[in-house]
Amino acid sequence: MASERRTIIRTLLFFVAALLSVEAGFSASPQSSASIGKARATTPPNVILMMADDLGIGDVGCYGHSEIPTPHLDSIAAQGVRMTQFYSSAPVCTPSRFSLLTGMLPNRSRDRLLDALYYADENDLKRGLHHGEEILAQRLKSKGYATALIGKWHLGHGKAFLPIYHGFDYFLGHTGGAIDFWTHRWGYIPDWYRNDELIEQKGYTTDLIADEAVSWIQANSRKPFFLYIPFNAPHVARGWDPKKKDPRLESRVPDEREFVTELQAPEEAIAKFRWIKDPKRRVYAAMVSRMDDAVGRILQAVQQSGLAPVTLIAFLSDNGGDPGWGGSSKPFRGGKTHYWEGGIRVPCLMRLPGHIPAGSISHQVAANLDIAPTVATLAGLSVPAQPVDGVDIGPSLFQGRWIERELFFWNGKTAGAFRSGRWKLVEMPLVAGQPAETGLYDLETDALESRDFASVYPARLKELQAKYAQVKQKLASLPAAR
Ligand SMILES: [Ca+2]
Repeated sequence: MASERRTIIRTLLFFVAALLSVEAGFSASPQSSASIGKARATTPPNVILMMADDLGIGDVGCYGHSEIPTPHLDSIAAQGVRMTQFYSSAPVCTPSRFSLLTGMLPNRSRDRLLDALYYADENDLKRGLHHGEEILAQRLKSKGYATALIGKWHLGHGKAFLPIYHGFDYFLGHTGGAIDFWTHRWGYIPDWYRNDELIEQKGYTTDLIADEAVSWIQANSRKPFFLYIPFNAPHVARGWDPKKKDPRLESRVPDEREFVTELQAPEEAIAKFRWIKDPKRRVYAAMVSRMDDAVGRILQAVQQSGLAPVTLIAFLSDNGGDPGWGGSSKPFRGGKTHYWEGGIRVPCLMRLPGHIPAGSISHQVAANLDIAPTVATLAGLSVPAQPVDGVDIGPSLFQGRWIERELFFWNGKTAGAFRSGRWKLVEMPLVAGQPAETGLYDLETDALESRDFASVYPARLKELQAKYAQVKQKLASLPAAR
């Protein structure tokens, strides 16, 4: 009873905050902004941040793609906002996750986390997120939030880098880039943790993540919480044939081909897509569908706990789809690992009743870098001590105000991109294995990046090149950890 009463009081307080916020949409006076901040500070919402792994924008129903039904993801859009120009700061896992949680470009990370950490690489066992690189969980924890990570971490392998040392009260999941969905091992390495202990669980990873998230929500409904749910689906699995010897016993790093690399889903989920001829695509569709079911179960738990009015639900992907493993970023050019739109423009859906108008579509240019500052502001936190590349996009989401953004992407070598307004500079090899070339694309008239305007608008190209080079230079001069 007491917990129900507390939930009702929080709900009422939040509605008051929401009303103040709606009113502020019609009045831009500093006083009303301050009162929103104050109201939000006293009634911080819960935050459930869900993320898919390698889910392209071309495989989400509400983005206009019907092959794989995603009714639960679509429901977030129907009750909130669907963002059409939302980017990941990097087209692969680790740097994308660094940005999401810190609000910083991955180029700022102490260990220069610009590529996916690899569990078999001895050097990568010493690399990851370091103390002093503050993440959203730590910030929210300081504000009294309960925090949990259920799913994939990929910001450092093994015990030294576990999420429980970085502001998460609770962790269930894995640290490596890709695990077997049934054995929960990264290849031959056990990689399924509860807090700091390796555990054995039976079941399909996506289902285990949903089970745990539902229980955690039910057990933590009495105070504000931050629940980060990075699904490992629909990323390809990296398993190991149990009949084969563990290569660590022979002190050797196995060849890529020695792993069991395959898409994995329960048989009954695959059966729903038996009409898809391509076997990879069929299993991939089942993985996406199973993840959508998991999202549905999580949304239901929020609803049944009476928390829906006081909970920000966000769903995004860490990078674009991998066409080599069944994924699609259609209609955009390229996919995972590319700086074409298909690699970095990702699905992003958010729901916050009373703040985000239901069924809205936002063309605001934004990035995963913006999630931490936006959530921090909602929770009433001040600007952090560390540099932040993201911005609070609350005014755009809640009041429809356009925020001018320039977005920078760079892998630290010879590939990257720079977006300024409608224009995008892309530094990418046009043919795999060839040196990178620089092109200029007009996303307003040609979002598919089919025409290079570099020779048509040389002055514009020069302007973007200069800005891109300037940021590169600044980031390259930052001290690295080692
Ligand atoms: Ca990924």
